[in-house]
Amino acid sequence: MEKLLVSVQQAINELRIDDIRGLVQQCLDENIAPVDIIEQGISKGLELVGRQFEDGTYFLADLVMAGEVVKEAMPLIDAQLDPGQVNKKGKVILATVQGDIHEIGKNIVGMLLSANGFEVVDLGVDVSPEKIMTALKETGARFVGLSALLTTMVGSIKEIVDSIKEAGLKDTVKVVIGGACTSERLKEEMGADAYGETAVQAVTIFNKFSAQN
Ligand code: B12
Repeated sequence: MEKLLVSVQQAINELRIDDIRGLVQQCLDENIAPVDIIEQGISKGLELVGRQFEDGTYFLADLVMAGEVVKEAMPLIDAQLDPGQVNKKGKVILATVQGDIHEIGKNIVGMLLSANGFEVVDLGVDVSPEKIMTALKETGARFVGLSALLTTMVGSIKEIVDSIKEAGLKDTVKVVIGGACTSERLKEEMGADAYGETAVQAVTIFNKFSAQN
């Protein structure tokens, strides 16, 4: 099993778009859990790509390609996730923050939340605080999940939290943050309600909030 997951990591790191579907299918055929494929195969592979970008071996075009390689494999995994008790636990507004177009982590979080009984309203990437406020009012959602990977763009998390306070929704709406540049400390600084390091943690956190209401 571990060998196959390492092959998935390598295919992503080496940008082998023609191989990725076959490898992910092999993992599924070997009964490797979709969540393990995501966390130990795909996410680890992208970490390796990120390192190559940092040390100057890879360029922006390679990052774009890595994104495409992952997108190629995701429908296979999505199809395997059990929809659970559909949409019973509440609506989650999900977005990547303004100025940031990274979407892979957000999409994984969305997939796992849907599979665990949440109704996900995915606003996409580069989403302004205004758009989030409009969606909150239109849907009546009580949960917001924000993904942020660019350190320069985290300020908009605070803008969103402040807008929620100004709208008098602070006590009803929970804001959860995640993504490579976020942390428990950032959560405190921005006034968010929780920080999740992984998509699996995102599910645990939203489950907890849903049970409290
Ligand atoms: C692929 C990639 C891209 C692709 C994105 C393709 C796509 N369709 O999404 C493209 C090419 C577009 C890109 C562009 C850029 N990128 Co880029 N990119 C990456 C890379 C290699 C992987 C990101 C990724 O998808 N990771 C895999 C996912 C699964 O991980 P994740 O997002 O962290 O999500 C997991 C958890 O964090 C969590 N999670 C995520 N969201 C949420 C939300 C909630 C609520 C919760 C609870 C949890 C949670 O769950 C997920 C699964 O467990 C990273 C390197 C890295 N190590 O992160 C750099 C990286 C993020 N990029 C970086 C940079 C600098 C850029 C550019 C500025 C480059 C440039 N010079 O133009 C641009 C920015 C464009 C923009 N305006 O956003 C830097 C950011 C540095 C920083 N801290 O600010 C990184 C870290 C690379 C590096 N080491 O320098 N990038």
